[in-house]
Amino acid sequence: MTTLTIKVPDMACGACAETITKAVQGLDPAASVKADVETKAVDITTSVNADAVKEAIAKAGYTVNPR
Ligand SMILES: [Cu+2]
Repeated sequence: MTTLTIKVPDMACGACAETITKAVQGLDPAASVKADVETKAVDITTSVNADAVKEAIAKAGYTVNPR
Protein backbone atom coordinates (compact mmCIF):
# COMPACT_ATOMS: atom_id res chain seq x y z
CA MET A 1 0.00 0.00 0.00
CA THR A 2 1.15 3.49 -0.76
CA THR A 3 -0.19 6.86 0.23
CA LEU A 4 -0.36 9.49 -2.49
CA THR A 5 -1.27 13.14 -2.39
CA ILE A 6 -2.45 14.28 -5.78
CA LYS A 7 -3.23 17.91 -6.57
CA VAL A 8 -6.38 18.42 -8.63
CA PRO A 9 -6.72 22.20 -9.12
CA ASP A 10 -10.04 22.05 -10.97
CA MET A 11 -11.80 20.18 -8.17
CA ALA A 12 -14.25 22.95 -7.33
CA CYS A 13 -17.03 21.47 -5.19
CA GLY A 14 -18.31 18.45 -3.34
CA ALA A 15 -19.61 16.86 -6.54
CA CYS A 16 -16.13 17.04 -8.06
CA ALA A 17 -14.69 15.46 -4.93
CA GLU A 18 -17.25 12.68 -5.17
CA THR A 19 -16.56 12.09 -8.87
CA ILE A 20 -12.84 11.85 -8.17
CA THR A 21 -13.38 9.55 -5.21
CA LYS A 22 -15.53 7.25 -7.33
CA ALA A 23 -13.01 7.30 -10.17
CA VAL A 24 -10.25 6.15 -7.84
CA GLN A 25 -12.44 3.56 -6.15
CA GLY A 26 -13.51 2.30 -9.56
CA LEU A 27 -9.86 1.51 -10.11
CA ASP A 28 -9.25 0.15 -6.60
CA PRO A 29 -12.41 -0.54 -4.57
CA ALA A 30 -10.29 -0.90 -1.44
CA ALA A 31 -8.67 2.52 -1.82
CA SER A 32 -9.06 5.07 0.93
CA VAL A 33 -9.72 8.46 -0.69
CA LYS A 34 -9.95 11.87 0.95
CA ALA A 35 -10.63 14.65 -1.54
CA ASP A 36 -10.33 18.12 0.01
CA VAL A 37 -11.98 20.83 -2.08
CA GLU A 38 -10.34 23.66 -0.09
CA THR A 39 -6.75 22.54 -0.61
CA LYS A 40 -7.45 20.87 -4.01
CA ALA A 41 -5.57 17.86 -2.71
CA VAL A 42 -6.65 14.23 -2.86
CA ASP A 43 -5.09 11.91 -0.29
CA ILE A 44 -5.24 8.32 -1.46
CA THR A 45 -4.10 5.10 0.15
CA THR A 46 -4.03 2.36 -2.44
CA SER A 47 -2.17 -0.64 -3.76
CA VAL A 48 -2.48 0.71 -7.33
CA ASN A 49 0.45 2.68 -8.69
CA ALA A 50 0.40 6.48 -8.84
CA ASP A 51 0.34 6.72 -12.63
CA ALA A 52 -2.77 4.54 -12.87
CA VAL A 53 -4.51 6.62 -10.20
CA LYS A 54 -3.65 9.86 -12.00
CA GLU A 55 -4.90 8.38 -15.25
CA ALA A 56 -8.23 7.43 -13.64
CA ILE A 57 -8.66 10.97 -12.31
CA ALA A 58 -7.74 12.44 -15.71
CA LYS A 59 -10.26 10.13 -17.39
CA ALA A 60 -12.93 11.45 -15.02
CA GLY A 61 -12.27 14.86 -16.59
CA TYR A 62 -9.87 16.53 -14.17
CA THR A 63 -6.42 17.94 -14.67
CA VAL A 64 -3.87 16.33 -12.39
CA ASN A 65 -0.78 18.12 -11.16
CA PRO A 66 2.30 16.05 -10.41
CA ARG A 67 2.42 17.20 -6.78
CU1 LIG B 1 -17.67 20.40 -8.72
